Order: sequence, then structure tokens, then C-alpha cells
Amino acid sequence: HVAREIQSQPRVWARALDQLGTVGAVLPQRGERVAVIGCGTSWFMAESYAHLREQCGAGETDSFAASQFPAGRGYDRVVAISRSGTTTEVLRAIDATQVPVLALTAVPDAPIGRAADQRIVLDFADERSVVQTVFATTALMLLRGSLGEPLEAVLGQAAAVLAGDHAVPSAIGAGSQFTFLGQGWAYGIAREAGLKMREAAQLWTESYPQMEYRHGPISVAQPGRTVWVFGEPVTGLAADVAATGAAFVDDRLDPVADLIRAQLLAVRRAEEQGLDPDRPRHLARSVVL
Ligand code: F1P
Repeated sequence: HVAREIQSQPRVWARALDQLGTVGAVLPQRGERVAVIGCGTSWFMAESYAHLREQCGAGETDSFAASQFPAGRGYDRVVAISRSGTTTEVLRAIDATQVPVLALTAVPDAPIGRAADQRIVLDFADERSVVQTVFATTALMLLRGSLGEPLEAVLGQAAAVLAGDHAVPSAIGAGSQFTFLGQGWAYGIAREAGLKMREAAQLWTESYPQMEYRHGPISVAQPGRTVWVFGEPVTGLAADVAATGAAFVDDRLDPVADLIRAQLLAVRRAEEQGLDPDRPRHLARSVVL
């Protein structure tokens, strides 16, 4: 399923963006003080959106792993992201807060929808896979759209990636280690790329904000390992990585379009190792405690 779901992304994003007119009024408004929560992939999407919302001056925005949410803190609204709508930590955080909650989920009638005050159900973005791809990116693209970002170019880049442009050379990091880097909102995307590679292909990955990389993580760089930057690389980074012998990947695409390259690579690496990316080890579709 996951390979097919990866392919569906730009089409599903376009469908979500078409709904902005109807759901836009429910999404955070300018000036609202917002906390965004989720677990795993959904947390990383929350993190990226929080950065973007702050960056464009739409309002103070924090993101938390749902299990770390300080429920006593005052916000105007909590946005809870959960594909399944059943993740225990998310439901507990909603239960604990006094703040009005907007749920973003793929499943109509999921417990999150009943627990929240408002809900947006992206059922057309639901997926069969354990490993999340299309729901997460669709939620983020919808949230980006609500910030007034023009996204046609991102859809075009995603289509190009899926058509085979920007393919990652087969020699890159075969069976080895990946470090994903991103600055600002791209850091959440770097964390998500690392999670995809671990979940689908069982590879050892790390993710850092770009400027943190030279504060220690670079010490494991060596030939055969890969450093992958989402967004623009900072000055001097390519040369520093080259000096270690590690491969440097920087396609300078929009980070969400570049994430599709990482999703495709995760599936390819899984298949090369005889793993089934639809049966990731030790994982369930949602964690219910
Ligand atoms: C969150 C999540 C997924 C992960 C795995 C376990 O699910 O952490 O990101 O891939 O399937 O659950 P959800 O709350 O978005 O349904």
C-alpha cells in the first residue's frame, strides 16, 4: 500500500487545498495563540506548522509531542493531529486541557472527533499503511494553505519527483546511516524523513537542526554515510561534509516535495533488503495504551 499512497500525494493535497474555502474558517485565525500536538509523524507535522505559523507572523504557536503537552498552560486553541484519531497520548492531552480543541484526523467517528470541540476529517487522505505518508503531508499542506502560502510550485515539484526526476542515486547510503538536517520549519520534515527510513527500511538515522550538525553529530560522518539537507544548505556545510567523505544530498526542493524523495528511498531500501514496507517491525497503525 505504501508505494501507492506515496504516489497519491499531490493529487490528495490538491483535493485538501480545494476544501480551504469550507474548512478555512475552522483553522487557526490570525492572532490566535495556538498549541499543536501529535505523536510520531503527526508530531513532526505539528512542529513544522508551528514554525511556519510563527515565521509568517500569524500568531504565537508552540508544538508538543502529545505526551509532553503542558495541559495547564493557557492557549486560545489546541490543534490535535492524529491520522487514526485513537492515539492514547493525544486523547489524554485533550482530556486534560481546558482549552478548545480542533482535531485533524482521517477517520470519521474516531474518538478524537468526539473528544474535540471542532474537527476536520480528511477521510480522502486516509491510508492502509502503518507507515504514514499521505495523511501527514496532506494535513501539513492544508495548514500551509491556511497561512496563505502559494503552493502550486510545491505540487509541481512533487509531481516531478514522482515522475522520476531528482531520483536519489543508488550508491547513496546503501544499507548505511543517514543524517537528515533542516533549518526552521524544515527540521520537522528532517525528523519525519528519519522516521520513514527507520520504520520502513530499519536504517539507522538521526535528524538535527542544520546549525546543530557541527556541534557534535558530524563526528560520525564518514565514507558510505549520508548527510541530507532539507531546504537551502547553510554556507560551508557542503564542504565540511565533503571533507569527511560522507555523501551530501541537497536538492533544494521545497522540503515537503523533498520528503517524497526520502519516502521513495525508504521503500526502495526496504525492498533491497528483502523487507516488506507494509509490515514494519514492532509497529502498529496507532498506539493505544
Ligand atoms: C501516530 C503514530 C504514527 C506512527 C505509528 C504509530 O499515529 O505515531 O505516526 O507511524 O503508526 O502512530 P496517529 O496519532 O497520527 O494516528
